[in-house]
Amino acid sequence: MSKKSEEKSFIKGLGWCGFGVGSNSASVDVKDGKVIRIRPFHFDDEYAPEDMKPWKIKARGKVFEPTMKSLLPPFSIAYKKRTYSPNRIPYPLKRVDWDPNGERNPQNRGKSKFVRISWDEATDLVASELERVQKKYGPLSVLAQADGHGDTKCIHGPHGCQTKLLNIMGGYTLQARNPDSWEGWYWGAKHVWGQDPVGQGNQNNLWQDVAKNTGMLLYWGCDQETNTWGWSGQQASRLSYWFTELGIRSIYICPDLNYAAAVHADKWIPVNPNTDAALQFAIAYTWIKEDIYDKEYLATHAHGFDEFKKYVVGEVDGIAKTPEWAAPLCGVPSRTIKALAREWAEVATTIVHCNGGSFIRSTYSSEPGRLEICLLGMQGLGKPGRNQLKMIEWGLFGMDSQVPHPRAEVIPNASGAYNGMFSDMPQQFIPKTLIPEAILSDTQISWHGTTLNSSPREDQFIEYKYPIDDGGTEIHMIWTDTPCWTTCWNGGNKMIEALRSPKIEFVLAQHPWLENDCLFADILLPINTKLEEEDFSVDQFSGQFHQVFYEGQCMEPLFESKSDYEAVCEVAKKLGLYEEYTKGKSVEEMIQSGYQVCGIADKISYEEFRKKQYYVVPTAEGWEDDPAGFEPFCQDPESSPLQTPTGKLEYFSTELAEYFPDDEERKPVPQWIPYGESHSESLLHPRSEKYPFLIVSNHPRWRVHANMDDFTWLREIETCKVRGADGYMYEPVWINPIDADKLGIVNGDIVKVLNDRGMVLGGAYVTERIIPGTVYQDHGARLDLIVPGECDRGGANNLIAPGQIMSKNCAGEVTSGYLVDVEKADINELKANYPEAFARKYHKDAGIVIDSWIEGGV
Ligand SMILES: Nc1nc2c(c(=O)[nH]1)N[C@H]1C(S)=C(S)[C@@H](COP(=O)(O)OP(=O)(O)OC[C@H]3O[C@@H](n4cnc5c(=O)[nH]c(N)nc54)[C@H](O)[C@@H]3O)O[C@H]1N2
Ligand SMILES: Nc1nc2c(c(=O)[nH]1)N[C@H]1C(S)=C(S)[C@@H](COP(=O)(O)OP(=O)(O)OC[C@H]3O[C@@H](n4cnc5c(=O)[nH]c(N)nc54)[C@H](O)[C@@H]3O)O[C@H]1N2
Ligand SMILES: [Mo]
Repeated sequence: MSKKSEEKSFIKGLGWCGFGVGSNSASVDVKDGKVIRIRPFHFDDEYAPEDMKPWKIKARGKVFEPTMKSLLPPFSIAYKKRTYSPNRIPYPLKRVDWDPNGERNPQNRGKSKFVRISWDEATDLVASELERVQKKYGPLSVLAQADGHGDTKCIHGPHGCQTKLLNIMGGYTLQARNPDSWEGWYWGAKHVWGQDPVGQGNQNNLWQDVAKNTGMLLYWGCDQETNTWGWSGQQASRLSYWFTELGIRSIYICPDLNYAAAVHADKWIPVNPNTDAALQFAIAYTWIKEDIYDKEYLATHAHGFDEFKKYVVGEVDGIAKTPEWAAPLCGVPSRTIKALAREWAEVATTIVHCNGGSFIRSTYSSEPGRLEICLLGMQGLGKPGRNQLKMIEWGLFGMDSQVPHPRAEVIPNASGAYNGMFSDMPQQFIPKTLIPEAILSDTQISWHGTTLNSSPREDQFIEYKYPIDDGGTEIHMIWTDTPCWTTCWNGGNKMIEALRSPKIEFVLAQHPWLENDCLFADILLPINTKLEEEDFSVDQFSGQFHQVFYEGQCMEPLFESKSDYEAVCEVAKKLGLYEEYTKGKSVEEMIQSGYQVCGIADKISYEEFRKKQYYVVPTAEGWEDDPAGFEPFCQDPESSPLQTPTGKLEYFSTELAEYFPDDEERKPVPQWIPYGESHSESLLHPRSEKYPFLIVSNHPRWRVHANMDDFTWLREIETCKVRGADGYMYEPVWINPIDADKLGIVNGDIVKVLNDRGMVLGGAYVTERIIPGTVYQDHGARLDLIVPGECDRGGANNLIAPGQIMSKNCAGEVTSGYLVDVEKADINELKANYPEAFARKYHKDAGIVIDSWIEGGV
């Protein structure tokens, strides 16, 4: 008689920051070995609310406090669709025409199919290739792409497991992750207000400060209804409603009426993409001209304000940065600029961001990044209600914010690394933004800074090279566990060229899903999702409670998949390095170490932790009295100086003047730079005659970057995918009716988005939620290549983003706010020209499926 099926429930910290940090707690219900549902978790299941000491913010007669259940984003609730995705790599695969003993056919990467092999064969091949390449060229010839967001796994990955093995084997070359989220803050704002190690401002106790003191919130390139879904859950949504209830005005400055603006905005001020600097200068000009800025504050808190003022009023270049000057550049009428400037000077104003919006990742982003700090300083940064508030990553990296409201009693610190936070930097590295150039170049390349966001400001002045002078070597093998470069970074088509270079003899990818850069691999190892593994994780971002979880294994791994860690273990075995790699530790022992290092060992015994499966960190006493944001600096800049060389807000950067005196693209004083030596991506540049639109490429509302583009439940939503006349689900391209009319485009049409770097297709979403002259398509769509390196059906617009770094001395990415043209596509013509690509099998909802890539199908 069969056993009666029983439901079991597990706790998982679901989120996408990776490395076991940043998750939101979920209950996972399992029946007969299958995950049947994922639902919010109730904090008070095992703990009495009194023990958790929930925080409470009281302001203007109202109260804000955490809910007793987790505020899961839709991605978490739907996550079983990712585990059971039809695109899972089922077993190890080898590219059909890659023969390590004969022809390697690098030119066919992205074109040729794969064939099934066993784990034994795959790991034999990997081990012998590793040994061969290292022997022939030296250990540094292996590039590890080991950063990236992803499943919040801790012990099992999701990234970097291979680096430990490569270290044992003598070293490797690291793909150093550029500051991505924070380019403009990192390369710009840091030179005004210090703020090491990460990009943005001090967040301590700001929720309370805003609730009590702020009159106006400027959501400047901020969509907290979308961007918190990837990281923190729904707390920001509640908070935004509460701020409105308190009578605080909410102004949204962005080219698109984004999802938060649509529900929270008292006013939407549309701005042309990446022209914020013009608007910012005009605000500064209005304040100076009308004498409505905080001169007393600047006298004691600023360095070099006079130099800045000279530039603003036109004493340097003869151009006064008036609202009338700015209006045609940024698209905001001069009267609106003046009204905004005056209101800002009158009421306590805080600027709100998630991470800054995509103008912080565009050409010359250092300028709007640092201008924002200049503006905040002119109205007394750190005075009550005047700060910069973040809506995500609350408590990230032990910034003194921990959580903006309650200071946690203990700071969980999961074991494992975070991208951009390497503790043992290898000898040779290449900034992620420069990988294609490094591979394609025949000569040594150089840049400034390690580009890791954990590096201090001074590191930006150091010159680095690839290959290094002393014992350097070019890379000849790539081992990636983050195969989405092409749809996530700058100049993806150039990366495709690099991936097909004959210099690269072997590409190894380990990944759960067959997509994006996996198509360019020679060997693919199948990886599982966190529901299939036993692990440990920490929630630091939800803005509810800090939590530590023991995560039970919900189900058996699907097909032949293994975790990232186990996959590397299999390779280590073949190399005879298994014991050394695992240090003889079992997963159980590693979970125990995680418990030990995360700071809860004196709060709860290991046995109890395992029994309850989670620990909620109680809110610390006295958090309400902690100073808010820049309050200490504001009150006494001498005893609480900034981390800049002068300890003050540097309107004139002393170090940029010293180290880069000739850099026209990042001068000591912020500038308006529409185009320059490095870039021509501006409507003011003649190139715009051919490519008359600016494209905005936000973080995807219905994905987290490259993750989850095949969630069938979400793809039904009209802003998630547009079903074309051919039945294919295209990535939406928002276009204003005025532009659509001119181009003869109607809602639902298949359109081409193109420039001199290539073309991607999309589905027209005709809407007034985007300004004329600008089109918007989210980033991270799955590649569905028509011609590798040229055109793509999936809508992965990073393929046509500029390949160059942000500016001469800033090795950041440019992934939004660049020139494109838009045309209505003739699908019959495309089908006739590219029969193979258009004949690929696709799931009616989940998009392109892997059957088309595996010889004989799955
Ligand atoms: N156009 C445009 N581009 C941008 C930006 C933008 O604003 N606009 N923003 C930039 C920013 S801020 C960021 S952070 C980056 C994000 O870029 P990434 O961090 O590179 O992107 P992700 O898709 O989150 O994750 C990387 C890869 O890890 C995989 N992965 C997930 N879980 C696991 C796992 O457990 N094991 C393995 N082996 N792999 C796993 C994912 O499927 C994906 O292929 O994009 C940048 N690119
Ligand atoms: N759903 C979801 N959530 C995520 C992520 C995800 O991929 N998906 N990624 C996570 C990561 S790694 C990060 S770094 C954060 C990113 O957080 P952010 O940097 O805040 O997010 P973005 O989507 O780049 O941009 C936010 C808003 O900026 C506006 N904007 C775009 N261009 C411009 C411009 O030129 N000027 C102005 N003023 N506004 C502009 C748009 O309205 C857009 O909605 O989100 C995190 N959360
Ligand atoms: Mo990011």
